Formats: sequence, C-alpha cells, structure tokens
Amino acid sequence: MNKSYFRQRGFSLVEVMAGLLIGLVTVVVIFQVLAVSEGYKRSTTGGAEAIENGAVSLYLLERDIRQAGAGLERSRFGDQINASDGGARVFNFVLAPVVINPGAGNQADTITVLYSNSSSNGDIKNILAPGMADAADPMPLSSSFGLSINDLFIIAAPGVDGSLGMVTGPDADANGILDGNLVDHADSAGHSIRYNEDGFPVAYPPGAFVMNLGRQIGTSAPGLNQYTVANNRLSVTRLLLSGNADQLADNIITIKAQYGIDTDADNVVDSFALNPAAADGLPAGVAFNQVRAIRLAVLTRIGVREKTNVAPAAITLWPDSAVAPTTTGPVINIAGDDRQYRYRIFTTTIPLRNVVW
Ligand SMILES: [Ca+2]
Ligand SMILES: [Ca+2]
Repeated sequence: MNKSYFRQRGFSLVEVMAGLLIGLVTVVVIFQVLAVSEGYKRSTTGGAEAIENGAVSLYLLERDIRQAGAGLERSRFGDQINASDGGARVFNFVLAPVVINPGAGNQADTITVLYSNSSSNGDIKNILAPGMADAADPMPLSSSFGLSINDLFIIAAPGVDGSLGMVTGPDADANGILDGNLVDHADSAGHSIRYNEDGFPVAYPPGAFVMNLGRQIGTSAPGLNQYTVANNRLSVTRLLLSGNADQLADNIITIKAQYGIDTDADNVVDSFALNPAAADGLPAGVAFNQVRAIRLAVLTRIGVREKTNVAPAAITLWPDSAVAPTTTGPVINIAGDDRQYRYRIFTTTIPLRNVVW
C-alpha cells in the first residue's frame, strides 16, 4: 500500500481565510450581545436607584404632611407669624398646615409643613381680659394646662401679625410645670430663650389664641419644615431646628403639589388646584381652612444617559379630570439632551386629617 497517500498536508489559503472569517463573525456577535446586555443592566440598576430616591422622597414628604395642622387654630389660618431666632435669624411664616409656594415652569414648588409635637395638642388657650399692656408682659391665659418650660407656641389675633414665642415661666419650684395662668415668654435673669427673647413685636388683646407647638428635644422638634428641590436634590429646611437645608435625596428633578379644596364645607375635596400667580398658591377666593388634602408628585431621573431620545417632550405628572375632584395636572417640559434620560413619576394624595374638625 502506498503510504504517501495518507501523508499530512497543511491548510490551504482558502481554508485559513474561511477560519478567520468565522472567528471574526463570532467576535462581532459576542460584542453585540455584551453591549445589549450591558445597556439593559445600566437601565435596570439605574431604574432601581431612581425608584429608591423617588420612594424615599415621597415617604418623607407624606409622613410630615400627615401631621400637618396638629395643634393649630383653624380660624387664624392665613395669619402671618413673625419669629426671631436669637435675633440672628429673623423669619416669618403663614399659619396653615401646608403652604405651597409655586415654582415657575419646571422649578420645584416649596412646600412648608406646620404642626405641633405637643402631647396636649388641640388644647388651644386664649388671652384673658384686659390682655397684655406691653409686648414683653406675661400672657394672662385661660389655662396654662399642658404648657411647660421651653415649649414653643404661636400667638395670633385678628388685625395684627402673630408671633412665635417660647415659655420661660413662672416655675418657682423648678419642676418644669407652670405655676399659674400668667405665662412668661421673655428672657429673664434666670432663663434665657431662643425665640423672640425680648418679647413679641406687639401686645396681644383679649381673645388672642395661644397654640402650644411642643418643644425641641434633640433632633425632634415641632414641624416648620420647608421642602424643595435645587440642583436635582430634594432638601428640607427645618426652621425650628438649625434653619439649615438638609439634603434628602438625589436625582430628583422636581416636586409639584396642589391643594385639595373643599368649596362647599362637606369635608369632601371638590377640586385640586394651585394658583401659580399667588405667592401662597391659593386660587382666588379660597382660604386655607378650605384645604383638606395635598396632592403631590415627585419626578425622578434615572442616572444613565441613553444614546437616543427615550423621554417624551412633555411629562404629565397626573391625569386631568373634568369630574370632581377636578384637576389640571402640571406638565414638565423635557428638552435637548435631557430627553436621553428615563424618568419616573411618584404621586400621592394626602388627607389633612388635623383640619377636618
Ligand atoms: Ca412649677
Ligand atoms: Ca366638598
């Protein structure tokens, strides 16, 4: 048998070319699969992060708004309350459970929440006749029940601005409980205080309301908390704590809110609205004691930029409704590169249970 018939020979040029081509095609396919799966991975992990930011933001706002209005006198809703933090920080606020200052266009609204953290909330006192002769005088109260040294309170009356105050005495036996119905609220030799330390701007007349806000113990304080979004971050400024802005969540594009308004006093919300032309956002003819709920939307962005436009030019935060409770939802306009991101909307409606009674 001729063994040379079985001799080994190398690959031909055609065979080498074919092998190379198959290899190249395989590499291209592998890269394509990798690129697609990486894209999915970025979108899904970014999505989880956006959900976390949005859910946390909504939870924090909702938790605070649910307490709104506790301990406040409804008939004085809308009054301006003046405050001075040691003279260094002078501020004022509206006496209302929730105030929405409208942000223009895509800009976030500023939402201010007010509530008492006193265990005796709802126990509202009056100034007795003949009232206060001087702004630094003790307040003659209908009762001092529930008021303790260092409690914050709001005093308000028709025709004048209200004030934020702090209880300083008298407490002769130093047990923290007031000794009588004449309540001190100004700095004294034995007790220096933080808010309106030299007395109020005005002496209050008989009938003025005194609302016990409770007090600050460590990081717990009565609520006067302002939420807004700047530079894609949700922040809160706790005006009855440090007064500094604390960052709460990242990748938040905006927060928008509306008042749930009960126009016929049956405790059922008839419409949701926010008046962008009014500083307090109230529609013409509506008062703060007609606000029964807050509707809220948090718009978050997923932190991964896609290669093409994936977002619509306009994002509607909630659908319009022509039947009660009627609403025209705010629309956020997305332009340019911003459309190469994905967005998620988180919405909720929060009843203001502390203002129903
Ligand atoms: Ca005492
Ligand atoms: Ca109604």
